[in-house]
Formats: sequence, C-alpha cells, structure tokens
Amino acid sequence: MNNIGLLISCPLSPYLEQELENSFKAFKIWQFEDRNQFFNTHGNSIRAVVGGSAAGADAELIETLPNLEIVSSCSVGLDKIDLVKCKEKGVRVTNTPDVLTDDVADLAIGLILTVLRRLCESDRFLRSGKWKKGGYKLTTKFSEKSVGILGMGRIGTAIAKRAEAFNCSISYHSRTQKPNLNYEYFPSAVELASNCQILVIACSLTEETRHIVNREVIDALGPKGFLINIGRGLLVDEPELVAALVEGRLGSAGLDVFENEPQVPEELFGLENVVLLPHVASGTVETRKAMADLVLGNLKAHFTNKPLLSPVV
Ligand code: 8YV
Repeated sequence: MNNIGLLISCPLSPYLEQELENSFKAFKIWQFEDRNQFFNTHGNSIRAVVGGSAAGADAELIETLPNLEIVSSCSVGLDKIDLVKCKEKGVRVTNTPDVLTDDVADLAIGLILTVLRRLCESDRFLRSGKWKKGGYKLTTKFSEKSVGILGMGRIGTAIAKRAEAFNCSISYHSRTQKPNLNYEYFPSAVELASNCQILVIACSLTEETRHIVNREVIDALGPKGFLINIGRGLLVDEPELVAALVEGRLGSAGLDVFENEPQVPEELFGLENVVLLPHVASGTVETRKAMADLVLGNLKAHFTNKPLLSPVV
C-alpha cells in the first residue's frame, strides 16, 4: 500500500500518523500552504482520506479528489464528512464506534460529579489557603437525581447504565422511541429538559440536531438544572448557553465540546458554575490506540478487498 496516496485532514495521534506514513504515501494537508498547488500535483494520487472530529472530508474536498475511494474517520462523530456526497461518488466511509463508548460515558459521569460536587472549585479553594479560614460550602448530591439523556445511541445507553448505578431515574429523547428500553421517553428536547434535573447531550450532530438545545430548552432545565455536553458544541446555541450561565437562568454546566474549537467563549472563564474541558472524552492512551487501530484496520481491509470493520457508507 506504500504507493497509495492518503490525505490526513487534521492532526491525529503521533501513533496513527506514523502508522499511516509507514503504510501509505501520506500527506498532512496542514503542511501545504498552497492547497491548489498541492491538489494540482497530488490530487489524482489520493485514494484515501483520514480525518477526525476537527476535520474530515467535505463536499469540496471529495470533488477535488477524483480517485478517492474511502474516508476513514478517527472519530465516532461523522459531522465533518459529507455523507451524501460520499454516497453520490461511491466513496466508502468508516468511523470508530464502540471502542470509545466507555471513555466517553465515563467522562460524562465524571463531568456530572465534578459539576454537582464542585470538585474543581473546591480544589482551587484548598490550594488558595482558604480552608484555613473555614470549610468549603455544601454542594449537591448526584445519586438519585433525575438524568435526561438527549440521544440514546451507544454512548447515551452507556451513560444511562452508569447513572442507574447511582440510583438515578433515567429519561431520554431521541428521533424515535426505543421499545427495548425501560426508560421514560419524551418526544422533544424541551419536554425532556422540563422533566429532569441533569440533561446530558449525547446525540450526533446533524442538520436536524444543530442547536437542538436552544434557549427554550435551557430555560426548561432552569436555574436548578445541570447541562452536560459530551457530543458536539453545535448541538447547543452557545451564545444562549453563555447568557443563561452568566445570568443564572441555568444552574451549572459541564462542557467538553464547543461550537468553534479550540475557541471557547471567554465569558465562561470566570464562572464557577461551569466546568470546561478541551474535548478529551475519548482522550485516553488505550482508547486512542484502539481508535487508530480501527482506522488502520478499515484501510487495510479496503485496499485488500476485504469487508470493512466499521462501515458507515
Ligand atoms: C474524537 C470525538 O474521536 O469520536 C468523536 O466523535 O469527538 C472524539 O472522540 C477525537 O477528537 C479524535 O478525533
């Protein structure tokens, strides 16, 4: 496969980038200032694209690569890939589901505990020496609270199982009710937010779910509500979220994703009712290795005419 042209559309783990360079004629798109010259010179040789949550393969890129056969994303989210264009052009698409489910679900629970028990703030309290002048304020209990999950796919289901272990009541909203689940179903995000204390965003980003958490949903969750986002930043109307947190119309939030990463609204930096993480939900050594190996396995399968390991298209 060493003569097969492969385009890497965003920085990936050093391990994956090295493996791709060892196995393919790999090009890192960010290293080419003159993109037009790059595509004029190498465009016809590119048969595979590898991306992630930061960048994948949009319609323009797919049209620019006449011999593109496969887009393999080192992510479970597919929002950076134009799936319609891939189907139209007969380009295969793979992602990395399942191998990251535990990490993302674990982090969602970790964010809930950090937000409700104010772990970051109490750490800062101790380090500042304030404990010598008195104890830290009381926080609020996670166990037995009501958890509403927006999106009941693999990750949403894993979060629900974890929250059940904390004796939480579970409800959800998704495009369709899942008859095999014993959780209460609400037909809209607003109704879900109106009927839970902790709203966890775990759905995929699509045209239909963009800003699914808007001001109406945020206000339905209210000043005693908690919002956790481990999906995509664009699932939330971010300016409305910032305003609600600043004005106290929303209790607290735990955010691992943002509309325009790595840019994060600076109004959030001074708030104690929000925990901010740099999109680390799948960011463990074990999981990123497993994701990388799944990308490599899909590419090897494709170019040796074997069934793909995790096909999307
Ligand atoms: C990415 C993610 O995998 O999987 C996703 O959709 O958002 C992340 O876990 C990670 O950012 C590497 O692209």
